[in-house]
Amino acid sequence: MAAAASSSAFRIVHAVCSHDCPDSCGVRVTVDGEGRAVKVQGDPTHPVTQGFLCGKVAKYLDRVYAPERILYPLKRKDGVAKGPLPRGREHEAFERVSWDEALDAIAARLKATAEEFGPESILPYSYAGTIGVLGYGSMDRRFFHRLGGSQLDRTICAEAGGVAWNLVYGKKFGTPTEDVRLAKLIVAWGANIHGNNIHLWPMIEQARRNGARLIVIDPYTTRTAALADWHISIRPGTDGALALGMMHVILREGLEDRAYIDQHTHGFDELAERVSAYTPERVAAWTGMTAAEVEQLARAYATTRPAMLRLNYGVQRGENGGTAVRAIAMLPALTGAWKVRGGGAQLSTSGAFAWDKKAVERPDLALASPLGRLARTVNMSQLGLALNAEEADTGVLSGGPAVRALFVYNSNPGAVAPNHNDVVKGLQKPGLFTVVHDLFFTDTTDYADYVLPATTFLEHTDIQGAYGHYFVQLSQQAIEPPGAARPNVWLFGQLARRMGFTEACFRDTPEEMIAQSLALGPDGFSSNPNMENVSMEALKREGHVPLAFHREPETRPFLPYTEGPFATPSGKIEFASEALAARGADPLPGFVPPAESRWGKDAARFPLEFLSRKADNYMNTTFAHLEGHRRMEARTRQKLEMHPADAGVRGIADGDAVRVWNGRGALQLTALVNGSVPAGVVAARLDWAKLHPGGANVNALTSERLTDLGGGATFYSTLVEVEKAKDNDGTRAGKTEES
Ligand SMILES: Nc1nc2c(c(=O)[nH]1)N[C@H]1C(S)=C(S)[C@@H](COP(=O)(O)OP(=O)(O)OC[C@H]3O[C@@H](n4cnc5c(=O)[nH]c(N)nc54)[C@H](O)[C@@H]3O)O[C@H]1N2
Ligand SMILES: Nc1nc2c(c(=O)[nH]1)N[C@H]1C(S)=C(S)[C@@H](COP(=O)(O)OP(=O)(O)OC[C@H]3O[C@@H](n4cnc5c(=O)[nH]c(N)nc54)[C@H](O)[C@@H]3O)O[C@H]1N2
Ligand code: SF4
Ligand SMILES: [Mo]
Repeated sequence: MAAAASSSAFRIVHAVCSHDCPDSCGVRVTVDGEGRAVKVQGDPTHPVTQGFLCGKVAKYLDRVYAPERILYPLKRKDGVAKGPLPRGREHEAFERVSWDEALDAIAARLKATAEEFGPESILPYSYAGTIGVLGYGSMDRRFFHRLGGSQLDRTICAEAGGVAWNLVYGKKFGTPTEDVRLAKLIVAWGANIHGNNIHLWPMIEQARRNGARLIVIDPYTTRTAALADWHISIRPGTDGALALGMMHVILREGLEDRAYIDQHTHGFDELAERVSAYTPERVAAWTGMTAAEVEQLARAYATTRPAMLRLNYGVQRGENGGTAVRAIAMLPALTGAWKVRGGGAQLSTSGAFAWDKKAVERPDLALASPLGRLARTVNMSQLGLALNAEEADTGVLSGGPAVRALFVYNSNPGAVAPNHNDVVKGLQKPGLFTVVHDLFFTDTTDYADYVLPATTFLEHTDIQGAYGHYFVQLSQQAIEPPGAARPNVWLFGQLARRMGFTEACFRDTPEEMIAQSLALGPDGFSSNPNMENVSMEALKREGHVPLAFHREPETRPFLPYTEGPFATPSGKIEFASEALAARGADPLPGFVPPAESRWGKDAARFPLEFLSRKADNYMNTTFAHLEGHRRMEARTRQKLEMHPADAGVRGIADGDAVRVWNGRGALQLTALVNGSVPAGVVAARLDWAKLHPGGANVNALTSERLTDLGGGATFYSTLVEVEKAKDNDGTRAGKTEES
């Protein structure tokens, strides 16, 4: 070995994990004298990161330096049909081209498409490959506004819950994560904390050392549920009923906080009348709990202080998930739990980060587009419908042109979008022009005309907030991008020039855009709400800077929703919503079981409720192709978790290959007959479709039906049937593509 570089040749760069995770960890990247990242570590000075990274990002250099990274722009070879390409040999379908050639060709095609079919026939498709402010949505938004491309309604993750929360509170604030350690009761409601939000766990542990109880409400026995004092294995899609039943008990027993209700809320009398019908007995029949358990939960919640709800995203992925989140969100307003530090609730803290979005995204550029207005909006949770819809479809296409060009970045819709078979059919539509900007060949690049190489968060600069804490962080570029990989901002700036867009904003540098997002004033400090203490100097020096209200957490703790007025129409926390009533909707929360559930009409044919959950060791489908991450996920990877009773009546034993199907599709998995799901419920995890034996993943079974609020995807309202696979050799579906 060559002599080790002297330690002075190493430098440490502060970056931020930009994956779609509430924790937004501060990351210290050690870079050697040759400019190579040799180590990533959690920032020990960050109060939420606390010096550690999750298992997936602790192995991040496996991703950064993966031999299969896409390093150059690629163009589909003439005559090679779109469709799944053999894993590891995807590059054979493409030829390497220069950036100039790729950008010129893409610009020419987009221009021609816009002229012939109207610019709205061009659909951007992006989600949260990166949640950095610039990487998530900045130059790309400018580009598509100026072009007149369709707008994308980014509903696939958090919209149902977000809309629900805002109906009640106006803005998304929540209990500070660090304060959870003060709670005496923590309810994790549809929240997989060990899998998806690991930096909350040390806070919960600390609270428990001080006597707190942890209750988990989740049909599935997550690791968090297994470690809880009480795990309520609720039936999928019945949380709304439970919340209403809890309110019933709280009011019946006089456990509400009248002073808080009088001062801060709107619509209490109507709510009280509504919940009178939700007796513990009725609620028990829906949820699978006993009436006594409903009462016990309500009393524990209302009489323990501080009581904290970690209301995460599981609940809102069902058909009635919006209303369910809305009802749950009302609980701390009924009991005044917000008043005590460590109490309250957290769904998302994102509402606290008031970036100057107008400056970053420039929606005004739409006026300069050929449309002269903002373009129509297409719901991303219905990509299959959108791609397959005919010209002037009045549903998903709002009467506009059919989709002729699709520009994918920050997303892998070939795997993550519901109704996979419909999506794939759409991606193969003759004449559709598809560009994908990603770091790896994915389920989606198999359908691309052009594949462009993107960067990891080590390779570009960005600024980031969080949806699980209150720190603004600067993510500094640590290393040079490999090959010709380029960040999103660069790509859309270059394309804009090729399209002939002359506005100066298309030449902004990332540093200028960061300054714009912060609305930096002449004194160097941000003029955004809650950011008056944030400056570039502070960010460079500290890496993370707390939002202004969170600067002195010990002496001036932040207690959300204790001082009105709030950002709702009434200025109060809304139990009843006139805004909903004006739209002809029920102003109060009520419970309607999902159509696709055990109460639905298809339950006779498809009697099992299917949870298409996330993998604990991937990030949606990111990391799913990396050997080391797949090994960590091996126990549940491509398994169908079943209750022994459901397996037994179907003659299925643990380890059997099974076929899972419904009216939309089928997939092959291996039965894992364990105690992780209750009878009547089965579960499997999200993975790349092309890494499954039959080329279909869990989304072959999910539907494009939307949630009751927010137009979100309904991944957790899915009915299926299961049978032992005909060619059952017990290993096929489990051990597949790997050696
Ligand atoms: N390791 C890892 N971390 C991640 C991700 C990942 O894929 N892997 N994804 C990231 C993203 S994009 C997000 S949005 C967050 C989401 O993180 P979470 O908010 O935790 O959301 P989910 O994992 O969708 O669902 C949480 C739990 O809800 C349960 N659940 C399903 N249906 C119901 C129901 O009807 N009622 C109740 N009470 N529970 C139900 C599921 O079994 C699951 O355990 O995690 C982020 N972090
Ligand atoms: N069945 C089922 N389906 C689901 C879910 C579920 O729980 N069950 N979860 C849903 C949820 S909550 C979400 S948020 C969505 C997530 O959907 P996506 O946001 O599409 O998530 P990923 O699968 O992680 O794909 C992100 C892609 O972006 C790429 N990428 C990363 N960084 C960059 C970058 O800087 N630039 C570019 N151009 N690309 C980059 C990654 O390599 C990766 O291929 O999936 C949804 N789909
Ligand atoms: S994925 Fe989440 S927990 Fe893991 S390093 Fe990134 S922000 Fe932290
Ligand atoms: Mo998500």
